[in-house]
Amino acid sequence: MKSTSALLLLALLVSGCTGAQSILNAEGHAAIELKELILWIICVCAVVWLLVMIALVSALVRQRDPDGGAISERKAAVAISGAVGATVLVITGLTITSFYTTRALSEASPAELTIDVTAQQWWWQFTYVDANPTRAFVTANELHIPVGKVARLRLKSSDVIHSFWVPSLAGKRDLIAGRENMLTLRAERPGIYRGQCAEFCGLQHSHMALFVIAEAQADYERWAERQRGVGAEPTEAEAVAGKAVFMAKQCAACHTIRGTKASGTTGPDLTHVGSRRTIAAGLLEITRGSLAAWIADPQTLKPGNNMPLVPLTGDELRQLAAYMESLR
Ligand code: HEC
Ligand SMILES: [Cu+2]
Repeated sequence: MKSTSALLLLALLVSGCTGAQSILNAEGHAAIELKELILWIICVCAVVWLLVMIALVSALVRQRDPDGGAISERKAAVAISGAVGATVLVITGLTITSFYTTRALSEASPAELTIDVTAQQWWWQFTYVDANPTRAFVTANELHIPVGKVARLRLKSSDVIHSFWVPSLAGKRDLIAGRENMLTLRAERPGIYRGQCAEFCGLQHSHMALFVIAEAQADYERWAERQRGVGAEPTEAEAVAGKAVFMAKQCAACHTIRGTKASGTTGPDLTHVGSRRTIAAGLLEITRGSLAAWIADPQTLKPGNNMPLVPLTGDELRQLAAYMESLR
């Protein structure tokens, strides 16, 4: 059984099963350790499988041999105890290796950054914690971290069980309401790493993606500094009108735009929504058009999600999309 799954993994390896979201593209400290562990287990299992096959074939060949086949009881006893001993050794060895690998992963390395991750049906809220509360900020679905630095994630859920999984960076960890789990991320190379909720959490589970953007320290600082700021005051006439529509409609009851009176917390913080790559947890790339499409009918694009269709005129819709896009 073990060797079959090992072979299957090996087949996946050679068939080029890599890409934007793959454990085989390990670029994070934890993912690299885990990949080494699994490759090591695959190799050991492959050798065991090969030895078993050789023993099996030689036994079959022997049986056909009419007189030379019989071996002494003593020889058989030695062979059997040797096989049992080897099995115990291999299993103990693999157990110890995996114990040390997982322990190394969960060891509390000094974190340079703490981020509260709150999973919601069906999006991610990220709160960048700071000793100075005026420097803390909230964003959604897009996590920025400096390359080579340890980010400690405190994982929580506001409803059902979700699971945080960015395969290129680390293993999975569940987010459970009423409980706090911990996961550390350290990206070894800059890049954009896609992640996905990995625990079935309802209708839109498959549209609960996230992106981790690992960037140079200076780029990260620049990004964080901008995120700390309040929502940009719109200048374009259409966006100015959009702001008024946003405040007048139900939008403000569900969304926060820091620096305005919109302070709802049911939906993602929109203070800098225009700076993100996607809308609605990886569903669409952000453009003025896709923002308009989303606001016009969120229930068709992501059925069952917690944003209702708010009736709007065509003008209001265009104005809202312009305002959202201006929030960079
Ligand atoms: C009842 C609460 C509610 C109301 C009212 C509401 N929204 Fe939302 N909104 C949400 C939720 C929840 C999401 C996240 C949906 C998801 O991804 O599953 C969301 C997502 C969004 C997003 C995408 C944000 C992102 O980063 O993915 C935008 C933009 C947005 N809403 C704009 C608006 C505008 C404009 C209005 C007013 C016309 C509005 N919302 C009204 C709850 C609401
Ligand atoms: Cu899920």
